[in-house]
Amino acid sequence: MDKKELAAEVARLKEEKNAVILAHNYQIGEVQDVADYVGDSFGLAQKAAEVDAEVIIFCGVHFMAESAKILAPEKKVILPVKEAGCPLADMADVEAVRAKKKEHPDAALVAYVNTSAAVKAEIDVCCTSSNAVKVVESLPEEKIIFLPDKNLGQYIADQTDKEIIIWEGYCITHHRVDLEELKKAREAHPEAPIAVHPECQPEVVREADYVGGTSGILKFARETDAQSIIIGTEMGMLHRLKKENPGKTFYLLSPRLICVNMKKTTLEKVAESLQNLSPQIEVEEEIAQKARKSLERMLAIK
Ligand code: CIZ
Repeated sequence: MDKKELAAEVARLKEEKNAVILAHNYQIGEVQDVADYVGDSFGLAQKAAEVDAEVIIFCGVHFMAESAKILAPEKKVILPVKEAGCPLADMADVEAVRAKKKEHPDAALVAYVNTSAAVKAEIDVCCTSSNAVKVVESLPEEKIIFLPDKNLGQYIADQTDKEIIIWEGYCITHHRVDLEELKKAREAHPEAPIAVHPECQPEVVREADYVGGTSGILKFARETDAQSIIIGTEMGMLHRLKKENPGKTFYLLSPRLICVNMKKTTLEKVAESLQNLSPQIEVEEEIAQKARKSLERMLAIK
């Protein structure tokens, strides 16, 4: 089957199985193009809860599909590639989180959504890259343990007077980008503002013109008068940015901004997972209940 036939087969199977396809902004173009919704992990988890379908094909990585299952427990949530994980999420486990909590009993625990359901069950509230500062500011505690991304943690610490105890994790994709690359990109395209993800290293973040998660970067690209923009986040974003802004030019800040886990999902895998309705994501009920509270508490913060 060629790609066009495969996309048609995906559309047919979707109908037959009463499924919707949700794809993360970092997925490959051909997967984004067959999706019903493309967005960030939190937007997609909200969509999962809202949509009227029995089956969710979640094209992203494991923790994202888990969040979707937690917010939409009655639906079948399928992650087309079981091995699509998140090394950042794996950098915080339950034992270490409990130990940190014991060390700082007066601190609130805030976790980036890039964590397992089991870790979400241990914390006070979740956040995304776009609402992290707001979530921290909304808490009564003056001391915050932030996990698992140290770069996002430092970004928060730079924006708040609260004491932030920063976990030692990082996104292996965004952490690779260095200041030299940023300087070179600026020299090559002096007219283009630089928009980066807060998972990049602090020296990169501090030199950027805009800092935000994928939904923030999409908004910035849409609203800026600049006709060319340098993008400092995973390369999958270029597909959507170009599609939604046909008149603008986008440059990737570094060729190393590629997440191998996000690239595991192909159109063939999407078709296969729809056909077999597997691999399914399950979250143990007790963990799901506690993790749901952390996600819902974030949602309630205006
Ligand atoms: O939460 C997400 O979707 C991630 C991993 C990045 C972002 O900023 O959207």
